[in-house]
Amino acid sequence: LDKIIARKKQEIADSKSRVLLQQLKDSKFFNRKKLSLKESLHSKSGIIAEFKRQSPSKGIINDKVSPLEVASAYEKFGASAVSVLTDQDFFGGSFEDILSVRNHINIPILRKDFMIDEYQFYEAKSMGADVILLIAACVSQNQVSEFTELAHSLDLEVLLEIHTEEELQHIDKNVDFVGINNRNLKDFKVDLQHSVHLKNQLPEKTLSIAESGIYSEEDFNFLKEKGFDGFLMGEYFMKDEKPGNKFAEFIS
Ligand code: IGP
Repeated sequence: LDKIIARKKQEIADSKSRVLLQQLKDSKFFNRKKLSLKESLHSKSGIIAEFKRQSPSKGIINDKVSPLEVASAYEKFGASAVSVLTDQDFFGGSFEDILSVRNHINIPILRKDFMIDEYQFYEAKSMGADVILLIAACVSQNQVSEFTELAHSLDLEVLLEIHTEEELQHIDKNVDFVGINNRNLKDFKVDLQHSVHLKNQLPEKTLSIAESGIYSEEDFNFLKEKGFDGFLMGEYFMKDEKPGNKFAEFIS
């Protein structure tokens, strides 16, 4: 994670020198009204289905399919939202991945990246995202509230990801959803019981999302029974030749 953040800082500095804030503000999606995940979470499957080509823990997962074909299928078969990784160096994603689907789907898009600088929020808006991810392990408590305020001022919803008991302190009352990562970002171990334990300590009425490592119907049903409102799933679908079909099969 430290390595990713160090690299990310460099990437942001590069982007800032190439693309001025004003150019982001002038982009065609900047004043677009968001599609709300709060609204689609309970009206659809509750699944936030992810487009992910590769990851540091798994290497290449699928580099044969396009974001558009996958996102369209996710939408067609009932995903509440699509999550798209935009980190290039570690996840093989790009801004283009979101831009290429934005005009073609009508469900919320989560920009999945490591958000550590205000500039990235303007980027997210300019590429047509509706929701952004904040990772408690990457930001201070103060940043959680500042970034949440900024996101809301740009009409973006905020998913705050936590993984440890200490990170419960990072929860700001204004975040829209709290995601509990079943996977430890340091050693990549998945522990669903640990997530349920954390979920039980969330403030009342928090919308909760179970993230990562959901690899079977059993996992999904278990987490659903424990009261999670949403489920972020990537690899299980993406490792199939046709992620959209895998999603359709899972949902039925
Ligand atoms: C999806 P999985 O195990 O279903 O592919 O996980 C998603 O939760 C995962 O990609 C993720 C992630 C992150 C990636 C969760 N939090 C933070 C990068 C950064």
